[in-house]
Amino acid sequence: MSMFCYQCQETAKGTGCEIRGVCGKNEEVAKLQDLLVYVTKGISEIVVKGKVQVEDIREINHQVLKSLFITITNANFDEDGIEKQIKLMIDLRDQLKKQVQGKTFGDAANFKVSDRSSMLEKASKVGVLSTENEDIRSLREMIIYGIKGMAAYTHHALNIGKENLDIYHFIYEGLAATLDDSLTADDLVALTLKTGEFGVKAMALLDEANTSRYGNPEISEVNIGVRNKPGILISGHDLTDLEQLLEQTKGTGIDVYTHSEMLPGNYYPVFKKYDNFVGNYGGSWWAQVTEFETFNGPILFTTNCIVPPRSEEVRKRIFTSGAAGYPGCMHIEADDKGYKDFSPIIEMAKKCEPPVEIEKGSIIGGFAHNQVFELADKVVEAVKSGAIRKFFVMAGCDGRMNSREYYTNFAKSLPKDTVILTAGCAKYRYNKLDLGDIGGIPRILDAGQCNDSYSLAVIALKLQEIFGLEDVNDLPIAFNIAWYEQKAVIVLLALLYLGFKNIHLGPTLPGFLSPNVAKVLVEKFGISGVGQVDDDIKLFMAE
Ligand code: SF4
Ligand code: SF3
Repeated sequence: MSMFCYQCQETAKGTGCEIRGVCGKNEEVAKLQDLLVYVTKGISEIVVKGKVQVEDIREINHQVLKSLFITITNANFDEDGIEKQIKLMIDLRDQLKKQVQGKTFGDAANFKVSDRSSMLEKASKVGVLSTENEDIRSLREMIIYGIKGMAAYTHHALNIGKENLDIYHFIYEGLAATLDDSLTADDLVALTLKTGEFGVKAMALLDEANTSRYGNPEISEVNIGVRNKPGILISGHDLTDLEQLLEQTKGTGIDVYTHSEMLPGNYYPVFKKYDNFVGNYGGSWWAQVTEFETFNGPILFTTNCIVPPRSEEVRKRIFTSGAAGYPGCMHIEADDKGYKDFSPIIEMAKKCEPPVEIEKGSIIGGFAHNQVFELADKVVEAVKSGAIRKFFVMAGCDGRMNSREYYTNFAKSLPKDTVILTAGCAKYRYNKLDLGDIGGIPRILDAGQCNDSYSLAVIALKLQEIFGLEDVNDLPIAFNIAWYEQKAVIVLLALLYLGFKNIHLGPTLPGFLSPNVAKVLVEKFGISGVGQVDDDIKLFMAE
């Protein structure tokens, strides 16, 4: 076995990628990512044992977020960039260690590597399988994946200038715990729930950051056709990159289109003032293999999900920023004030053909908590009158597997008196269907990006309050969540922490759940998988 990774839903055979990632990650990238995670664990051990105050190590806090984000599925495939980040983290680790006197630390806080080959050798000994007991391994990894998702959301908030030091504190506590052999499975189950608690804080922080800077998302009709000018396509989740790109393209004659998880950028009032902001191009992340060919212009990846481009022509048009990276693609770094110079992208766009139209029309979104609260009277009335019988939270991720057709068929087959609440790229499986409305309330309410699943939880908790229910699970809300990468893991853990039960997770249960850990999730939280659409709908409607 040359590598081992089972962090995402598409992991080989549902158990683990061992030769090459289904995502395209090669052995070297996989190992370097393992080592990068390992050094963040070492730093965490020093912070926890050395009782270091997180407010005193700002640079380390920020680099830990970035390092974890780099290791999220489809974010970064760039060996050289990851090697550079490992070296930086080892330097920061060693400086930190010097400040802590009289403590001894384990290998993660002490190991040394000199070059790429020593890094790869070290990585082979510290990856996922270095934990022998499969239940402890399963719990440790679930915590790490949740923390990766949390780090991604915290990193976005940080780019807007918002931080919550408690989150850093927890990240160190959680990562250090994954090195601690004295912890039992019960201790780690408790820590998994605590990860969910901090996931809620991270999503709340990002929600606050986004809405305070860009306004509350509002109901918006987003154009999915094209204009006849050259365009730049912006993908991923980072709204500060969208903001800077729109500012820098203003008046240049270059249009800007969102892609995949950047679609909700169209829902924020602040971005509507740019007349070169045209709308959204294409579907969810995996469709990029054909859509980037027809887009014709440059593409900026601000985060995941990158699919390795299949032609040199497309690769030349891809740029990355932040935690994203791909070998041979230009990476645009922020300066020390956070400014990113996107002029190479704009210059390239000027020489490109306009995008080819692949669809026409528009889609509607922007139903985050503030907007839904404005409609609260209407929604409550519809529930009371029986016009809305049930809400289905179908947030999460999309993926390549054909089995995800399940979600399209599920949405199509739902009774007409039900409403879908969604967030994340999972929406692309059904957001272009015409499901109509219930008394003016569209049957698909898209809150935004995957982190905006927080909005859906806030909406549910508000409804619980309005209806005076003791238990949020007494609401007519069912959860049929699609997962793919580690941000979905933190969303799930956050929902569990908030008390939501009987969540269905698909299209398959995570490969990183050992049979015993899966059993705990089933018994304690009623987690289950998905089956056949018709059977599932009957089950959900009866629940
Ligand atoms: Fe495999 Fe997913 Fe890991 Fe990629 S991220 S190597 S597809 S488990
Ligand atoms: Fe999608 Fe990659 Fe997860 Fe943010 S873009 S939800 S998969």
